[in-house]
Amino acid sequence: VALTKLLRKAVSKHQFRAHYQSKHAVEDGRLTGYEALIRWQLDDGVLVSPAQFIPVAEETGLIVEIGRWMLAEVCRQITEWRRLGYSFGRVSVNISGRQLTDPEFVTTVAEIIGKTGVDPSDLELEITESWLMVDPERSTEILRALRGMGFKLSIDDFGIAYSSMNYLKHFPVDVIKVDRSFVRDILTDRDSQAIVSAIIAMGHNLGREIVAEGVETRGQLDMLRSAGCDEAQGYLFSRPVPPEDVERARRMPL
Ligand code: G
Ligand code: G
Ligand code: MN
Ligand code: NA
Repeated sequence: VALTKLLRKAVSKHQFRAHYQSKHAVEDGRLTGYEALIRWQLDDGVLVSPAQFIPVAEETGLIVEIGRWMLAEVCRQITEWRRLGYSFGRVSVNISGRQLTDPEFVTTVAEIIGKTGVDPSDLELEITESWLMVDPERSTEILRALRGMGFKLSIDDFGIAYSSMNYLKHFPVDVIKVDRSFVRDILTDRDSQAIVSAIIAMGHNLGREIVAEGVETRGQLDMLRSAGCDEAQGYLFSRPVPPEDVERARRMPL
């Protein structure tokens, strides 16, 4: 309850920031883009983890406003990075299912794009598999509308929500992000390794790109390479960092 009150004020008090975690080609490690991750800093400097406040924001509906802020902030940042001549690939933003089912969502997104002049194909919207599966028919419609606007789309945390293969075929997404629980165990657990290999093979057959999340070791990366995974993200390359750190790195051409 206390958290909800603080959260209500946080948008107007400018307490949110976007941090960015790099994504890389598995083949040669080159930068392919970033995932934007929200951060909330209280007045006293304390950081509240999104793992704590996103669920509360979803329950209270505050995620609609917070998500709108986040998307606008990332678009602002992309415009600035373009102006400065940095190359940064595609930037992905997490969209909660609660935002997606907001009837105003598509309009809101169109407005932000119109105001900032960002090319939608510079952005990727990440939606968790579990949200897509709540109402797959409706999800498919919304995804189709967003994709029609030019956004790249990905299924986040894939593998833990038991989508049927049939839905995977119909969800109009470009990218599948393998949940980091499988990547964590990929060297020690045969089942995890089998699941990751199967997701990669199936995803490629359906024309999707595969991104592995939570890659922490060279060994995991090597295993993913031999399984044919396209991209990887994780502490092996970088933690999520503030935009200043991205800029330091991007002054060098890709
Ligand atoms: O670093 P990490 O602690 O950033 O994120 C924890 C969780 O919060 C992850 O599940 C992540 O997807 C989610 N998350 C981070 N940023 C956002 C955001 O901007 N919107 C939504 N809906 N979820 C986010
Ligand atoms: O749910 P989503 O995939 O959007 O979550 C991203 C979350 O994963 C963030 O909390 C981010 O900080 C975290 N994360 C990113 N890379 C790694 C990693 O290599 N290891 C672990 N344990 N967490 C990671
Ligand atoms: Mn994500
Ligand atoms: Na994820």
